[in-house]
Amino acid sequence: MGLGVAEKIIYSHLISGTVKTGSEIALHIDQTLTQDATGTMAYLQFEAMGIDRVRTEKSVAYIDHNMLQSGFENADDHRYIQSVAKKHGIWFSRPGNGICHQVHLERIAVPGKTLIGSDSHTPTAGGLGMLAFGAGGLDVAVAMGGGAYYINMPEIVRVELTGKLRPFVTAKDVSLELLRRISVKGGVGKIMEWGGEGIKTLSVPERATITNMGTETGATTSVFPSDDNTLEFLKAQGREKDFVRCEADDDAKYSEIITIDLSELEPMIACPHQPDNVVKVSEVSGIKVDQVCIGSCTNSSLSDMLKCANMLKGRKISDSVSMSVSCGSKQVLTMLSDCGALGDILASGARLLECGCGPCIGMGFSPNSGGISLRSFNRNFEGRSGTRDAKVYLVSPETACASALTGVITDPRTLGISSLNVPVPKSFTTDDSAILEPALPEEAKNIAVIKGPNIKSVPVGERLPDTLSLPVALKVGDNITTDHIMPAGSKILPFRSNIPRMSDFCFSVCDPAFPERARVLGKSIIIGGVNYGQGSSREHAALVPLYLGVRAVIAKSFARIHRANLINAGILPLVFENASDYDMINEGDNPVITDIKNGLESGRIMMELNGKEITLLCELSERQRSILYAGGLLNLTREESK
Ligand code: MIC
Ligand code: SF4
Repeated sequence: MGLGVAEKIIYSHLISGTVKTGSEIALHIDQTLTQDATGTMAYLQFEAMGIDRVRTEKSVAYIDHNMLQSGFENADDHRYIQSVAKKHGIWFSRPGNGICHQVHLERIAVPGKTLIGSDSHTPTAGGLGMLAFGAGGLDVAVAMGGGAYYINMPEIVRVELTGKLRPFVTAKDVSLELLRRISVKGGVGKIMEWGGEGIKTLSVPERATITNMGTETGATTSVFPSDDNTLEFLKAQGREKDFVRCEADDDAKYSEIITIDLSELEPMIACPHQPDNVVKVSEVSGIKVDQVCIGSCTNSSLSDMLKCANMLKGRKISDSVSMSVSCGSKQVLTMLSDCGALGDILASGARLLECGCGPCIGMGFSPNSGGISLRSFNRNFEGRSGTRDAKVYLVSPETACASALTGVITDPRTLGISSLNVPVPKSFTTDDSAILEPALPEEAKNIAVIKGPNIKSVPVGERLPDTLSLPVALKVGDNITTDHIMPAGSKILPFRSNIPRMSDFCFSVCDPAFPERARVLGKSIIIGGVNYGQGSSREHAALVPLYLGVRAVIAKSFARIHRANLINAGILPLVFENASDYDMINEGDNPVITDIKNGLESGRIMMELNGKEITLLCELSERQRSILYAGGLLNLTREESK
């Protein structure tokens, strides 16, 4: 039987396990990436493992999230990451060099190989035919040390593209259409493998927009084949030697096929506050816009920027709109500036921000009170922009520019601008001098790792008892994101290396009194709804609750990376067998979870509440059970190395 792209890469990297949907497999990892907001934890954990040098083919530490440096904290973190990287064989991408996913795609990603990154949008590299996963920092630390990456073998869904996009309809609209159809949880437990005649019309940066935003469906990862378009992109980046063809066999089997006819798509828009709240732009056109942002790891490629420049050239944005543009990388910014297109953007009235995540993660450029912000980004969760009552819409760069020009949400096709034909350049301007080489092994021992006072140690879990009799400290609803659990933004991100300080902000979007209540209770549990932990890979959303004494989360269902992070932290992720039991339990209740060891073996655990029994499910692999018994992966690693 033939194989698909994802299966081919999985078989060639399989260390153990059976490639059967749902069973745990261990994969060899060729490359890792970290960014600064999750990187400090990842490297602290890597250091705690006591391994001198990374054992991957290439590991890169990027600085792209915490770039405001409004105090010493971020600068200290950057120095720590730079020094720890140099010592342990990790390449260091300087602040200003660009957003990890964009730079990785341009300069590092290799088709047919595996990558894990401590950022949920790591699947961006799937646009280049790489099998790339977002993971918690500890999983990345383990992979840097040469350890396997464990996942449950996902179902593989084929997304079959036919036809060709019409003018002003873009790869972003394809992502939004998929989200409209399958929702923010439709991809959970699945790999989205893209194929069909239609993919031949999509360049690597366009494909990367799609694999990037596949994360918003909850998918384990998304991947395109490595084909002639991949070769063309790699050649243009001067990396032809990295090209390996990797395409699906004609008789490859998939669990499901979703067909999207590119020729029928229209410009789409995700309305507040979820990326799957998608309608056609024409259905909401005319709404007044206060702010427009172009950039983020979803849409910050050179072609995205050149299309914006073409639309803005010789025109002025509306007086009532404030507009920012952030290029995904130094390469994009340099080329945009060299060809004069940057001047066209600036002349229109837009302002330039540095190459980094910026407004996407609330690091500056927050909207005005109650403001309407149109963004070419991938997430529009409540409060994420830094303005609690802002309303964020997600659109293509083209729709964003059209709306910036008119001051209201505008379908770009209605402006009468001639179609934008911006092919991938034959040759990109390359300069890797901002990716610093690690020290040679013989020099490494003389390198001191620099730790500022904001860098505190990582909290460590406790061995799992057989009974947990704990109060409910918080009950939340469906689709709680990691941005609810552990918000980001310019006021909180500087404390990513300081869990005690971060804990003051835990769940502040839902209930600012939670941290204090949890502290008073000592140990507690949290109740959640469907898709608990959606969104980012930040393990802070597990480590901070751990620090505040949370021992279990009981939800209707969990998002994949967050569930893995809870287990790694030693927090029990339990699921209601009957979703309606969620209604029986409230904040302040005192349930008793009994016979945990046997329950974890059978996958069914009993909880007693006010004389009633509630069944909870917890399907775990043997490895995950050992992690939970030990009180987290760090403890287990220490026990095993004794
Ligand atoms: C995000 O887009 O939410 C982030 C910020 O990039 C996170 C990582 C983090 O929280 O540091 C992600 O996507 O994993
Ligand atoms: Fe950065 Fe935003 Fe991409 Fe996250 S989604 S990596 S914050 S640009």
